[in-house]
Amino acid sequence: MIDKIVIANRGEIALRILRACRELGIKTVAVHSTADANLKHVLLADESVCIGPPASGKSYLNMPSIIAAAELTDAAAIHPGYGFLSENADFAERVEQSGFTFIGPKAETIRMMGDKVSAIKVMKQHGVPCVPGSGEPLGLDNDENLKIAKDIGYPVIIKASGGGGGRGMRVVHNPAALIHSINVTRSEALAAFGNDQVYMEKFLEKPRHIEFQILADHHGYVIHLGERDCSMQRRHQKVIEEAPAPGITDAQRHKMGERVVEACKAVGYRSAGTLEFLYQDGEFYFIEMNTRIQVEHPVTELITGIDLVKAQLRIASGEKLPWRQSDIVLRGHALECRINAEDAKTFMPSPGPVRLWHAPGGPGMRVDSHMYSGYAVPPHYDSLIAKLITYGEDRETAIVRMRNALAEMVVEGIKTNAALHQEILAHAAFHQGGLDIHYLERRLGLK
Ligand code: MV4
Repeated sequence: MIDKIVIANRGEIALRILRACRELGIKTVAVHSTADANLKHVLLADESVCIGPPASGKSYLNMPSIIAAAELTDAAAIHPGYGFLSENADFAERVEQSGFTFIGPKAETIRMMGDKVSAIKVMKQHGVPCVPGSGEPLGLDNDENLKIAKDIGYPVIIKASGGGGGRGMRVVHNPAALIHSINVTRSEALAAFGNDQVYMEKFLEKPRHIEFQILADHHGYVIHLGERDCSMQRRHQKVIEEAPAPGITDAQRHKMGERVVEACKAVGYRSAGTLEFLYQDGEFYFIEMNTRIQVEHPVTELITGIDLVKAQLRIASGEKLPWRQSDIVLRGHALECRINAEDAKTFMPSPGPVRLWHAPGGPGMRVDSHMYSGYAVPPHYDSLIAKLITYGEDRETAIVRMRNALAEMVVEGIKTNAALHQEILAHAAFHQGGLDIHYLERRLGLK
């Protein structure tokens, strides 16, 4: 087993990783910016190293500083968490070239999945259903592009191959708008990602966002842990996630699970990963693969009983997966509400000192948070301050536990979006389940 790791992240996920290390007897090194010296995981870590000023670009994105911290502390591996450098193939490569283990997939896999055209190509080749589309980067021949769009059928969506997560996309409703949209998406993509490749897909108007979790070891074993529904979102920021996805049958799960597992085996995937799908009219369409641990991983942990971060650490240490697919049993239902330091109505960030924090508790309640009374939320980073995760034998039990948890939670000194969650959970449409990705923005627009 790896004996010591650098946690190259901050906030709740850094604390989550530290807790997994404590269970496995792995020593921890926290790296932090000058704004984060009082983060809970920094105070708890075996060692800590300040890696730069508050701006992420000079600290949590500063590759030489992070690798130097690993050298200085004689750590064996680096866990990147989510965001920051977690899906940066160059970082993974530099970590490995410096003699450390990158806790995640191989750099070449991260690079392949970071390029959306190559990710789609490889998934399609190995039997994963994808959105009807160009399948290739668009060329510069306008007539050819008009023909591709005509064959797909309008509306179409133009996406940047270097984008993902909602960045660099444009919907096109008719041929008159196509060429201009391609050109604009292309130049925005070049400016944002240094890559002007774009591709085209059929635009799905009312899909759900459903993603499959997989685990893969270094010995060719791959399993899936079912799916999550992440459709409740605003401006590409997920608000509530749940597992399993309402209405997905065992047969559908089994079929998609088999396909994602075979494809991940074929590409030599390893560590934890997520395949994102759009789901509409009973069909799944692959759109992207995330090569990191995700914010919403706890809902999968609660319905499978598997600790995904511990699994990542064991896999990185070279252990074989201790589970076969038949060992994975989904039981009950889990929900996650992301609590942000922001105004529940305007969504404006609300950093500052937390005067008082009482976490909710009780049966079926998990809180992943780095908050403590007296902690000051810095203005420099994203506003996630806690994840409330509830479990129940069925979805209604998980929902009622979440409503009670939100009512029980006390955060004073800063604003939070708890009232937004309460409003969503009170609505009959949410209780029915299966809402599409535009539901929340539609509802917020009506008010
Ligand atoms: C789409 C789509 C409709 N049709 N692709 C946005 C984030 C990125 N991961 C892919 N996205 C979308 N791709 C086709 N062919 C609609 C979206 C989309 C979306 C997807 C998932 C979650 C939230 C979303 C919000 C707006 C648009």
